[in-house]
Amino acid sequence: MEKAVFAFCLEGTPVQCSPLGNGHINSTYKIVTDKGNEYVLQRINTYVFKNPVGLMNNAGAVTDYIRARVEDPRAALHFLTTKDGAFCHEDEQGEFWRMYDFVDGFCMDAAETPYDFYQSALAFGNFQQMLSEFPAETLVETIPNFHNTVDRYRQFKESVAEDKMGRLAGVKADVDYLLEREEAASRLQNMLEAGELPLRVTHNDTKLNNVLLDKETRKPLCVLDLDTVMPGMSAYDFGDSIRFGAATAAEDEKDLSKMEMDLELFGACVRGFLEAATSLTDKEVEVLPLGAYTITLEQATRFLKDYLDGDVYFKTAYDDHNLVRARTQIKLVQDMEKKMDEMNAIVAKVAAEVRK
Ligand code: GN1
Ligand code: MG
Repeated sequence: MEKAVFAFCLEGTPVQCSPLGNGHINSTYKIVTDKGNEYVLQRINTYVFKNPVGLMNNAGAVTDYIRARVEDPRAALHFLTTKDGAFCHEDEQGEFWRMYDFVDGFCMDAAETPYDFYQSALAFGNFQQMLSEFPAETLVETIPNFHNTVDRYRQFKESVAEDKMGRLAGVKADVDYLLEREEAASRLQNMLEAGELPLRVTHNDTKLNNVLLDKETRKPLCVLDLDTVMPGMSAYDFGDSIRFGAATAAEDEKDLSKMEMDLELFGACVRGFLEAATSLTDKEVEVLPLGAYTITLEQATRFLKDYLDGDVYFKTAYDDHNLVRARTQIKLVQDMEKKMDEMNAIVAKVAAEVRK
């Protein structure tokens, strides 16, 4: 790690390094130098991201693009380059590292108020809006078919058939529940392929804790975790915000009775997203609730697949962590099914107010 730090052009000599954040994929550290400069160092998980150089070129290009158009330099992360002028450093073990300026803010794992959640929706809506003219064809797909739910189901069924760890017998009901919903989960992808929905430059990992907020104003500074910025569907960016942020319990809550989707938070998110992402088509707006539903099903299949595969993708803290996560997602899907009419009505009402 020390060598990685020294590969980048920083000011001062690094004197301190401590773990930072709680992402499921990369490892993150804060670096402080003798001059008081603060940086974030991250090791890119190359099991997940097979093309770290392409990924960092995406992230560098998108953040440079935003920084050139917005006054506040904190509106997008600032990635440092290495002494060789690259956005990432490959060490002797073949590990890839990146570094960016630390910005003093905070992230929330759960919204304390609907206003907080509204703010985060503005941040993700703005991000998409700012990139609405960005040349999407210059971006690499950092994970092919990342939010192609049809393909996620294909992969899920492969893991079910393989049952590598012999865990299938204990999760039959969960597997059946998800398989029964395959047709519904395929609708958005089919609409995309039929040309009914556009492909945009999207963030693709719009969890509330990927928004960095100003400590004083509690307003968003920028969005974090740009590993999956690539062409995608607006409904999924909105949907993943709902899946994580409008949920009444954590992604790994064991007491399923605590897991629901909060309609007030849902409404706050719709408002923020629609106020900021003004270039959405009417069809894109109409399918927002379906986006939330689909991405939650997708996430359930991803967690359950990883459980069946022996926990190789998501970081886990205990044996059946991925199963616990899959079940919270299934509970959320159940609740969304009950509330679908209300979700649709909220979108229609807010859209009528916001989109003039
Ligand atoms: C991962 O990196 P992190 O923890 O923000 C995952 C997301 C999942 C999320 C579930 C590259 O996000 O897709 O929705 O966990 N990122 C990747 O919490 O797979
Ligand atoms: Mg991520």
